[in-house]
Amino acid sequence: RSQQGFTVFFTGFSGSGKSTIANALMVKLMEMGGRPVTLLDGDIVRKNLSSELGFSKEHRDLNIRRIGYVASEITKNGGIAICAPIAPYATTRRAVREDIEAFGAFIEVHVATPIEECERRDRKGLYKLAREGKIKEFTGISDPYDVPENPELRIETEGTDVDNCAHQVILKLESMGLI
Ligand code: GGZ
Repeated sequence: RSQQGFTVFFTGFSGSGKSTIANALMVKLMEMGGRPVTLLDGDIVRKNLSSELGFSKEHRDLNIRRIGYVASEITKNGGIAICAPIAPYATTRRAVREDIEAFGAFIEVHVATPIEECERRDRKGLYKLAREGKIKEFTGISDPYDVPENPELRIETEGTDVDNCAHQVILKLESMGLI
């Protein structure tokens, strides 16, 4: 049944490449035509849907549950949702998976860029601020990240370009009979 809705849920550190890969995946899926594709990117959701939230466990969980709810509605209606938050807690990712699997498929993609590499790149200068203690509860520095144990796909980004990373997701979706 190729008309089933599904959610691709990226998880990984800040600066791991989630947003970039998610955007490239969105373009590829849109080019294929057919179902509408909705991107729920971490910082866009934070601006529009979760602007009052911070980064405590409680607030992160609330943020992820909101993303999961929107993705489940899209999935229910036969669409494609692409989510790209950090989503550091395994139990919360599990809860979102269960919500979505009631309506369609859930594909967890771990963008497995090591924290050392994210910090070395430090595209937005946030790791420096976290090291200086100017940003508290920073994932991977002063806050936890539960490494996904059984994701549908794990992407090692080092030495792999964005197009190749997005293509790995496409191949997984094809092998699952979703596209
Ligand atoms: C982690 C933080 C923090 C803290 C601000 N910890 O690279 P970015 O900037 O654009 O991605 C990060 C984003 C994380 O928001 P999420 O909604 O994805 O997080 S969660 O899933 O845990 O709810 C980073 C920025 O916000 N940022 N403070 N303390 N990332």
